[in-house]
Amino acid sequence: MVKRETLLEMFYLMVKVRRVEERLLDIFAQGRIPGFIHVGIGQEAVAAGVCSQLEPNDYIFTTHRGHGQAIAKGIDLKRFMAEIYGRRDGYCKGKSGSMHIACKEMGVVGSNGIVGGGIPISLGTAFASVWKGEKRVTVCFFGDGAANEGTFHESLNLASLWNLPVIFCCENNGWAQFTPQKVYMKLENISARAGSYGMVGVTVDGDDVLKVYEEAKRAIERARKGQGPTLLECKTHRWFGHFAGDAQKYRPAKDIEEARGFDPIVKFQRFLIESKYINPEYIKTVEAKIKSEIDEAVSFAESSPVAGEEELFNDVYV
Ligand SMILES: Cc1ncc(C[n+]2csc(CCOP(=O)(O)OP(=O)(O)O)c2C)c(N)n1
Ligand SMILES: [Mg+2]
Repeated sequence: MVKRETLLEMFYLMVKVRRVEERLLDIFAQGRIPGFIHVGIGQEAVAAGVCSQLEPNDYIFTTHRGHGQAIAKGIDLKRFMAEIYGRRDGYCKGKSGSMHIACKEMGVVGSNGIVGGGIPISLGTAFASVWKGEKRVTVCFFGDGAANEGTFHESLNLASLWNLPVIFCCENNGWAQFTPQKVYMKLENISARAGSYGMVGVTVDGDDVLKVYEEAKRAIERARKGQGPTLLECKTHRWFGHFAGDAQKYRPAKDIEEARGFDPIVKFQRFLIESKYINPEYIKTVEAKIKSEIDEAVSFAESSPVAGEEELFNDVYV
């Protein structure tokens, strides 16, 4: 049985991630933020179900579609927004933008624009935890497309061999950029690949936060007890295009419409209301709180200056 406060926390996180990304799409369309953004609208249950049960000092690795996981891990929304705006008060002084946000204090080691690029690096924090005798776990998020990269295979093999405390969380939205899964992979369940590396592999309905929570809990416990890694595949749906502004001309309209039918927030909200955990009034309060948090974060970001030239060579490797 999941505690009431955990259920409410997951609901809050899912709504927060959705509303932040909706706002980002809006701001991006107005040309107020530089670079590219990729939203994970429709996929919020994965971030909330996994990150809501991590400790602040556990590590996560994310991808180009990584806003949700970082928010669910607990990063500060103001500094997150300032980063996306490319401003000095952002987590990386505006040098990373949306796609490479890192926040050391909250264990967000980094998002990564290189598909599959975070997977081998996640073995590093997992190995460090074992080496130092710490109980910290690492969760590495990546997409279905990344599961076809060589890094995925090499990393899963080594993590299993070394029994590392890492959860490989494959957020399978069925698309790698403009290509559907069945065009580039014969397998239906990516979790089937776990067996060939001698690790546990599970596939869950990634639009059902309770199912994600349950399987992630098992995987996290296994990792903390030193019982090795898990490949946790969460099947979910990408509502929007690959990047903000992508008109999805390659995708049948029916597919987009169907994706929206799997709305993880609607599903969870229905459960919470029917089980009498919340009522419509509660939802209004949550929405209002989130709106004011986002308004505040946007004002903070917009009033933060752009870092000066003196910052150009700081925090970079030479
Ligand atoms: C090594 C590498 N190859 C190709 C690309 C171009 N690219 C960017 S995102 C993407 C698809 C990734 O699909 P998936 O892993 O399923 O993540 P999703 O976008 O669905 O979240 C590709 C091919 C890249 N960034 N890096
Ligand atoms: Mg994908």
